[in-house]
Amino acid sequence: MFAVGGEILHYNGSTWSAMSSGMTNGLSGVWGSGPSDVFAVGGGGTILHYTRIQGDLDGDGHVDVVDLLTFADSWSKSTGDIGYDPACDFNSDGTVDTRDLLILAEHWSV
Ligand SMILES: [Ca+2]
Ligand SMILES: [Ca+2]
Repeated sequence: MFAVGGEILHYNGSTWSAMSSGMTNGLSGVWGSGPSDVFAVGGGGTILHYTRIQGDLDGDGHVDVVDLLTFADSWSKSTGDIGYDPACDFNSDGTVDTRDLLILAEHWSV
Protein backbone atom coordinates (compact mmCIF):
# COMPACT_ATOMS: atom_id res chain seq x y z
CA MET A 1 0.00 0.00 0.00
CA PHE A 2 3.01 2.36 0.08
CA ALA A 3 4.71 4.06 -2.79
CA VAL A 4 7.53 6.55 -3.06
CA GLY A 5 7.12 9.90 -4.80
CA GLY A 6 6.68 10.66 -8.45
CA GLU A 7 4.85 7.57 -9.47
CA ILE A 8 1.25 6.54 -9.66
CA LEU A 9 0.84 3.01 -8.50
CA HIS A 10 -2.16 0.98 -9.35
CA TYR A 11 -3.13 -1.88 -7.11
CA ASN A 12 -5.18 -4.46 -8.99
CA GLY A 13 -5.85 -6.54 -5.93
CA SER A 14 -2.72 -8.64 -6.00
CA THR A 15 0.10 -6.52 -7.37
CA TRP A 16 1.13 -2.90 -7.65
CA SER A 17 2.05 -1.56 -11.03
CA ALA A 18 3.61 1.80 -11.80
CA MET A 19 1.76 4.20 -14.04
CA SER A 20 2.84 7.52 -15.51
CA SER A 21 3.10 10.37 -13.06
CA GLY A 22 0.62 13.18 -12.83
CA MET A 23 1.13 16.70 -11.54
CA THR A 24 0.12 16.06 -8.01
CA ASN A 25 2.76 17.69 -5.82
CA GLY A 26 1.37 19.18 -2.66
CA LEU A 27 -1.89 17.34 -2.73
CA SER A 28 -2.81 15.25 0.20
CA GLY A 29 -5.90 13.25 0.88
CA VAL A 30 -7.89 10.18 0.16
CA TRP A 31 -10.70 9.86 -2.31
CA GLY A 32 -12.69 6.89 -3.40
CA SER A 33 -15.76 6.11 -5.43
CA GLY A 34 -16.50 3.27 -3.03
CA PRO A 35 -14.95 0.89 -0.54
CA SER A 36 -13.34 -1.10 -3.34
CA ASP A 37 -11.94 1.80 -5.33
CA VAL A 38 -9.79 4.23 -3.37
CA PHE A 39 -7.22 6.82 -4.33
CA ALA A 40 -4.74 8.11 -1.76
CA VAL A 41 -2.75 11.20 -2.62
CA GLY A 42 0.39 12.11 -0.72
CA GLY A 43 3.17 14.68 -0.89
CA GLY A 44 5.80 14.40 -3.60
CA GLY A 45 3.34 13.40 -6.28
CA THR A 46 2.43 10.02 -4.94
CA ILE A 47 -0.97 8.66 -5.81
CA LEU A 48 -2.08 5.30 -4.62
CA HIS A 49 -5.00 3.72 -6.32
CA TYR A 50 -6.33 0.79 -4.39
CA THR A 51 -8.89 -1.48 -5.93
CA ARG A 52 -10.04 -4.12 -3.56
CA ILE A 53 -11.08 -7.48 -4.94
CA GLN A 54 -14.66 -8.36 -4.14
CA GLY A 55 -14.45 -11.00 -1.47
CA ASP A 56 -11.14 -9.79 -0.07
CA LEU A 57 -12.56 -8.70 3.26
CA ASP A 58 -9.28 -8.23 5.10
CA GLY A 59 -7.66 -6.47 2.16
CA ASP A 60 -4.57 -8.66 1.90
CA GLY A 61 -4.96 -9.09 -1.84
CA HIS A 62 -6.24 -12.65 -1.72
CA VAL A 63 -9.65 -14.14 -1.30
CA ASP A 64 -9.05 -17.06 0.98
CA VAL A 65 -10.37 -18.92 3.99
CA VAL A 66 -9.78 -15.95 6.30
CA ASP A 67 -12.18 -13.89 4.19
CA LEU A 68 -14.59 -16.80 4.01
CA LEU A 69 -14.70 -17.03 7.81
CA THR A 70 -15.43 -13.31 8.05
CA PHE A 71 -18.09 -13.75 5.41
CA ALA A 72 -19.62 -16.66 7.33
CA ASP A 73 -20.17 -14.37 10.34
CA SER A 74 -22.61 -12.33 8.24
CA TRP A 75 -24.20 -15.30 6.50
CA SER A 76 -27.96 -14.91 5.93
CA LYS A 77 -27.97 -11.56 7.72
CA SER A 78 -29.75 -8.59 6.25
CA THR A 79 -29.50 -4.84 6.71
CA GLY A 80 -30.42 -4.05 10.32
CA ASP A 81 -29.65 -7.54 11.63
CA ILE A 82 -27.07 -7.90 14.38
CA GLY A 83 -23.92 -9.20 12.76
CA TYR A 84 -24.74 -7.88 9.31
CA ASP A 85 -21.56 -6.52 7.75
CA PRO A 86 -22.19 -4.48 4.60
CA ALA A 87 -18.66 -5.33 3.46
CA CYS A 88 -19.83 -8.94 3.06
CA ASP A 89 -22.83 -7.91 0.96
CA PHE A 90 -20.87 -7.85 -2.28
CA ASN A 91 -23.83 -7.16 -4.54
CA SER A 92 -25.27 -4.58 -2.12
CA ASP A 93 -28.78 -6.01 -2.18
CA GLY A 94 -29.09 -5.82 1.62
CA THR A 95 -28.70 -9.53 2.35
CA VAL A 96 -25.65 -11.77 2.63
CA ASP A 97 -26.65 -14.92 0.77
CA THR A 98 -25.61 -17.37 -1.92
CA ARG A 99 -25.36 -14.64 -4.55
CA ASP A 100 -22.64 -13.01 -2.46
CA LEU A 101 -20.99 -16.37 -1.85
CA LEU A 102 -20.82 -16.90 -5.61
CA ILE A 103 -19.10 -13.54 -6.01
CA LEU A 104 -16.61 -14.50 -3.31
CA ALA A 105 -16.02 -17.86 -4.98
CA GLU A 106 -15.50 -16.14 -8.32
CA HIS A 107 -12.55 -14.23 -6.86
CA TRP A 108 -11.19 -17.11 -4.79
CA SER A 109 -7.41 -16.90 -5.11
CA VAL A 110 -5.78 -19.63 -3.10
CA1 LIG B 1 -8.13 -11.63 2.12
CA1 LIG C 1 -26.09 -9.60 -1.16
